[in-house]
Amino acid sequence: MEYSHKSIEKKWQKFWEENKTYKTTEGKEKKAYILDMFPYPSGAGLHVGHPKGYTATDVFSRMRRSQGYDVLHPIGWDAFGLPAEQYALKTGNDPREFTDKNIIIFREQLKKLGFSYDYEKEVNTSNPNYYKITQFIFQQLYKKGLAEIREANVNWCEGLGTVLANEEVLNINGKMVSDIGGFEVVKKPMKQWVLKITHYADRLLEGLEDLDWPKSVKELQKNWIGKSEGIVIDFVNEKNNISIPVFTTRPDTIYGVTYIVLAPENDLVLKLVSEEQKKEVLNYISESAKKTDVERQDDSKDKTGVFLGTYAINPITNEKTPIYIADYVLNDYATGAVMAVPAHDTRDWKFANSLGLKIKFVLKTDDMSKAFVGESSYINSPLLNNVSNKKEAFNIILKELENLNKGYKKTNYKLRDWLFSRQRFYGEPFPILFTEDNNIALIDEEDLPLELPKTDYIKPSNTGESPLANISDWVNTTYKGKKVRRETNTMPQWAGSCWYYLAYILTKSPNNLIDIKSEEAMELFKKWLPVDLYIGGQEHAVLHLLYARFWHQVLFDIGIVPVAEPFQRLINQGMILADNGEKMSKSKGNVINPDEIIESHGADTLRLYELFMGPLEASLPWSYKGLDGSRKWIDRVYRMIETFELTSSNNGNLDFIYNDVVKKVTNMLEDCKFNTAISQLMVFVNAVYKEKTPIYKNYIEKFLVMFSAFCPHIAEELWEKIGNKPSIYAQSWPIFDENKLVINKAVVAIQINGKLKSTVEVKIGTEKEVLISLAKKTIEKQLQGKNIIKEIAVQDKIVNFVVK
Ligand code: ANZ
Repeated sequence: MEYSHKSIEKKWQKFWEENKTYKTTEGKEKKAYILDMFPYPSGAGLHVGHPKGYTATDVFSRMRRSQGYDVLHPIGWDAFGLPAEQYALKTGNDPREFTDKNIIIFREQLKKLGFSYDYEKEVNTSNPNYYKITQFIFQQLYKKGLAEIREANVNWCEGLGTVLANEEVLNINGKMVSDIGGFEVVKKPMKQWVLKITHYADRLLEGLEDLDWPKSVKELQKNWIGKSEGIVIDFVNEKNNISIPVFTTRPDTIYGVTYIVLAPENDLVLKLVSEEQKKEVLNYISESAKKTDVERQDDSKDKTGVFLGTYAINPITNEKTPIYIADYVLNDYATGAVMAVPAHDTRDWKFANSLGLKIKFVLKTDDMSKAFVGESSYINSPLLNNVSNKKEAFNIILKELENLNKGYKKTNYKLRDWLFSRQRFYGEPFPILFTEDNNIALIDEEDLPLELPKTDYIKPSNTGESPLANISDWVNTTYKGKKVRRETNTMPQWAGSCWYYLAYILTKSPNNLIDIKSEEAMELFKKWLPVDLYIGGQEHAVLHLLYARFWHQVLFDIGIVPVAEPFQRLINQGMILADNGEKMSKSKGNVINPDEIIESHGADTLRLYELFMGPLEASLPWSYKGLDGSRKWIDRVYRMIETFELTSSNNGNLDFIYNDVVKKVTNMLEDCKFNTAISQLMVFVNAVYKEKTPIYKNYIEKFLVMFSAFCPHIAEELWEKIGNKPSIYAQSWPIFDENKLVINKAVVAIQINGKLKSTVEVKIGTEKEVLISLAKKTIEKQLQGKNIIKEIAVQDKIVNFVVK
């Protein structure tokens, strides 16, 4: 290896720290807020996957900074979390100490990678100064009626001893398991804080439109919100006139309804069931309670159900329709009842076939051996016989139902309110109190934060409550002279990450935040928001990004932030896989530690390699060969500076290539195409090596500025080596000269009797006469003794001599 990365990297890290090189500036006209998804400081330290996204934002930030922007590029810690809690429960130690230790390790590791973070802006979600504001925001949600305690059927995870949000539960082989740890999850009714994110469903959908986000992430959010426009139709029980509202998105298929299905838990079931069917029905209800939603909706399983022994009247056809219960209908979606059209819905088709029910086609199809779910012309549907499309048919049936007073338009959402309580110690305490008569009171803002109690031993409560429930003198206290009780649940880890991008803006020195509702805060928000570039993992596509957008929209509504959406541009970086393409994991023993790579190859090499291995968005396998290759190229750059003499006069030889590379690198970085931008830098270096010494210094300097975005340590070193004062970070980004990019040369073919003899390079537009005389000179020997009878010249293309 050509240079000692160890001493060089240490030297420049020290320089940057001492000179506060990366301090956020605020006086410029243009701004760029460039954000990483902040890490959870786990005990394992930084993973080799972290530097990929972090280097990408770092390169982008460095470019923006050199382009004359004020750049906000901060980092912090998503520091509340389960591992610290589990460690505390196991060892009896304080989770805060554990977290603080990990943060020190993480910060050291990041510093060793040479990122241009402004560490003065560091935040830690578990710091009381920080969660004071998390608690303040919760109070605003409460005041707006967006937070309440509700008895809810929650996802209870015995293994983790806590409730999980839907988003934290995975479906593995038809079973619900926790996202973290893979423990079994069951449904259980419990009193929980919920945040009414459903009130923002439409806003969360609409807001997506103008965001520069990956299509896939927008789709995931849209599907999660699951807006569905349909009609609630009243079917009426023939015996007792009880109305059975069903929700359908396909009222146009109403002539094909052959039965009605209720969810087993639907309140109407016991009112409707006949005496004869009661036993079987009750039996079925208790069986389906044992199943998870996931199992119930598993389309690979046979559909089951039981007849209620009664019928409903179809309001359009007046036909008698049998009523069933079946667990493929969910009680907490829409009305918990459906009109079944087996001919045109695959679930209904399966159910009708397993129970031998009638099937009636109302859309034309040649294949009646399965449900037809496409569009086609209507049949057996008197009101729709001449109708050509679904939308029109929808409206005709809607109108008819409205006239009959049997239906109305309704929009449903899959999105559920956000279960916001966790039975954990290590989270934000709720800033509320229960009074003696069990009312909820808010703790005054000036009494915030409500801190977690100091305790020397965190014990599991063993009752499903948080360990805080054990600390009775904290739970039972007095406030303003009244006896009160505290909430023992804490907030989920998502809370802190819902607003950390605002916290950086408010932070003057680590964890020292100004008041979020102050005028100064508003001015700063106006300056910095929205985040211009946000890079992080795809795993946060729904959870974090939806929650954060929701909080942000609420904060916008109450006038705390000046823009409606927090993250303008989003990119998901791909993963770094093990060399065999598997995911890196501790259990497989294939995890690569960035510290070791920094030691062996240097931080600059690691940075360059992770961005050069392929497009940022792609998940790609690690390769030591690739890593070595990156190092070799940095050595080549080092050698270039050592070998070539530099001069202040420009011979023009590198004009085209230099300007072309500057243009391409700049555009590619704008598009976050880091790997191809690096290739362009390589093209420039190759061109320099082909040149004879000396080389025009200005081009080399500007090359180093671009290079420094990727490899800041060695770039600083080389910048100094060629006689400049540090830091290269203060240099401006090169601007290319479009005039130098015009190709002004042409290669002209020289022929004798149409056969190519030679070529000559000329300036574009060279006169024909000049071309001919040049050509004559070039092939002088071959023309000797020949009789030229014709000279043909085409400007910029050919000269042909016809000879005898
Ligand atoms: C009749 C019909 C005919 C339907 C047809 C579909 C196709 P989305 O888009 O997800 O909202 N449905 C309604 N409530 C349900 C519940 N609680 N559990 C399970 N399924 C339910 O889907 C709406 C459709 O899902 C509704 O339209 C209803 O079936 C079913 F050819 O009604 B449809």
